[in-house]
Amino acid sequence: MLKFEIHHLKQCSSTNEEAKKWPPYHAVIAETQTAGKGRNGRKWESFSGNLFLSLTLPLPSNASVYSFIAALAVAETLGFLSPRIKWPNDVLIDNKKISGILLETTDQKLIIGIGVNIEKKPETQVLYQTTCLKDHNATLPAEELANKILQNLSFEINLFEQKGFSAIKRQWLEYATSIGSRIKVHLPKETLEGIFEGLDDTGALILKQDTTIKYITAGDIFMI
Ligand code: BT5
Repeated sequence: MLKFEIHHLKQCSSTNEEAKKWPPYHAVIAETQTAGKGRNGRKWESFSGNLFLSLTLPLPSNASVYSFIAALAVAETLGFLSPRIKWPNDVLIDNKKISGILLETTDQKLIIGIGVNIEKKPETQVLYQTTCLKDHNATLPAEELANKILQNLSFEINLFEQKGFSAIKRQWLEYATSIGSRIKVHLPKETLEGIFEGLDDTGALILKQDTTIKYITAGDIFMI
């Protein structure tokens, strides 16, 4: 099993930025973030009492697989609340976003940032409905949650190294939302519509349109 050396901070701009200062197999937990980051320059609302965790790994050749591994680790940790995963890596409870994951790379490292709403969720979000553990009468100290996520993550990384992406994909699909449904995919320059058929062997979303099949590697999906 992998072991991470954990660093605790009261406050920082973003635990991903702090993690960049450490070599692989370190993890940073902060009580609050002043500039929490989402994907594509979006903001992650960071309330004190929630979990902000970032960890470092040696840069793998297939970094995108790790976003599936991280989502799986979070979903397993929150298993008692019947979580679902929205492609590629949002974790939802009752169809509301409780966790977001941000992968970043440097020359030599992969940084995986994980936010989980424990005590408080943003109330005014346009893109998604949101939730927190407290709304489900399930508060857990951030530290305990972080340890469980790191344990599950470590287990799934080992599995991936031994059995490949198919072992991750099989489990990820058990948590996935919207498979077989009509979805919209927001891409930087266009929005596509089609049926979410599943994942290919690299984790790309398979979108079936009337006459074509598209393979999408990054984007935001919405149920129609
Ligand atoms: C994500 O981006 O979901 C990745 C979030 C990663 C946050 C962690 S916290 C620890 C580490 N340090 C960081 O600075 N970041 C990581 P994305 O898929 O782009 O979703 C962002 C969108 O989610 C926003 O535009 C809002 O609509 C919504 N959102 C913002 N804050 C939220 C929250 N606390 N809970 C649920 N949804 C939120």
